Amino acid sequence: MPSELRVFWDYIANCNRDEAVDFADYADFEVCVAGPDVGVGSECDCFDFDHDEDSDLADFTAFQAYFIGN
Ligand SMILES: [Ca+2]
Ligand SMILES: [Ca+2]
Repeated sequence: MPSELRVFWDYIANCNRDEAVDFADYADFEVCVAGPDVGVGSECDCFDFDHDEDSDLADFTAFQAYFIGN
Protein backbone atom coordinates (compact mmCIF):
# COMPACT_ATOMS: atom_id res chain seq x y z
CA MET A 1 0.00 0.00 0.00
CA PRO A 2 1.45 3.43 -0.92
CA SER A 3 2.47 5.43 2.13
CA GLU A 4 0.10 8.33 1.31
CA LEU A 5 -2.84 5.93 1.13
CA ARG A 6 -1.70 4.26 4.33
CA VAL A 7 -1.69 7.61 6.17
CA PHE A 8 -5.19 8.40 4.86
CA TRP A 9 -6.48 4.96 5.82
CA ASP A 10 -4.98 5.23 9.32
CA TYR A 11 -6.78 8.52 9.84
CA ILE A 12 -10.32 7.28 9.09
CA ALA A 13 -12.22 7.28 12.40
CA ASN A 14 -8.90 7.19 14.26
CA CYS A 15 -9.12 10.85 15.09
CA ASN A 16 -6.49 10.80 17.84
CA ARG A 17 -4.15 8.91 15.48
CA ASP A 18 -3.07 6.34 18.03
CA GLU A 19 -3.22 3.35 15.66
CA ALA A 20 -6.64 2.10 16.81
CA VAL A 21 -10.29 3.09 16.48
CA ASP A 22 -11.31 2.49 20.03
CA PHE A 23 -13.21 3.91 23.02
CA ALA A 24 -10.95 6.96 23.13
CA ASP A 25 -12.16 7.85 19.63
CA TYR A 26 -15.73 7.04 20.65
CA ALA A 27 -15.43 9.49 23.56
CA ASP A 28 -14.29 12.16 21.11
CA PHE A 29 -17.15 11.27 18.77
CA GLU A 30 -19.67 11.70 21.59
CA VAL A 31 -18.44 15.26 22.14
CA CYS A 32 -18.86 16.02 18.43
CA VAL A 33 -22.24 14.42 17.74
CA ALA A 34 -24.92 17.11 17.67
CA GLY A 35 -27.55 15.72 15.31
CA PRO A 36 -28.59 16.19 11.70
CA ASP A 37 -27.76 19.53 10.09
CA VAL A 38 -26.12 20.90 13.24
CA GLY A 39 -22.77 22.30 12.22
CA VAL A 40 -19.66 21.08 13.99
CA GLY A 41 -16.29 22.71 14.47
CA SER A 42 -13.24 21.78 12.49
CA GLU A 43 -12.04 19.67 15.43
CA CYS A 44 -14.90 17.30 14.56
CA ASP A 45 -14.23 17.04 10.82
CA CYS A 46 -12.75 13.60 11.38
CA PHE A 47 -16.18 12.34 12.49
CA ASP A 48 -18.13 13.83 9.58
CA PHE A 49 -17.84 10.72 7.45
CA ASP A 50 -20.41 11.78 4.85
CA HIS A 51 -19.00 15.32 4.60
CA ASP A 52 -22.34 17.06 5.15
CA GLU A 53 -20.91 19.29 7.91
CA ASP A 54 -22.56 17.56 10.85
CA SER A 55 -21.97 14.57 13.13
CA ASP A 56 -25.12 12.54 13.44
CA LEU A 57 -26.37 8.95 13.47
CA ALA A 58 -25.39 8.49 9.83
CA ASP A 59 -21.82 9.30 10.84
CA PHE A 60 -22.10 6.98 13.83
CA THR A 61 -23.08 4.15 11.49
CA ALA A 62 -19.87 4.76 9.54
CA PHE A 63 -17.84 5.03 12.75
CA GLN A 64 -19.08 1.60 13.84
CA ALA A 65 -17.63 0.06 10.69
CA TYR A 66 -14.12 1.07 11.79
CA PHE A 67 -14.52 0.54 15.55
CA ILE A 68 -12.43 -2.32 16.95
CA GLY A 69 -13.10 -1.80 20.65
CA ASN A 70 -10.54 -2.01 23.46
CA1 LIG B 1 -7.67 6.18 18.09
CA1 LIG C 1 -22.05 14.04 8.69
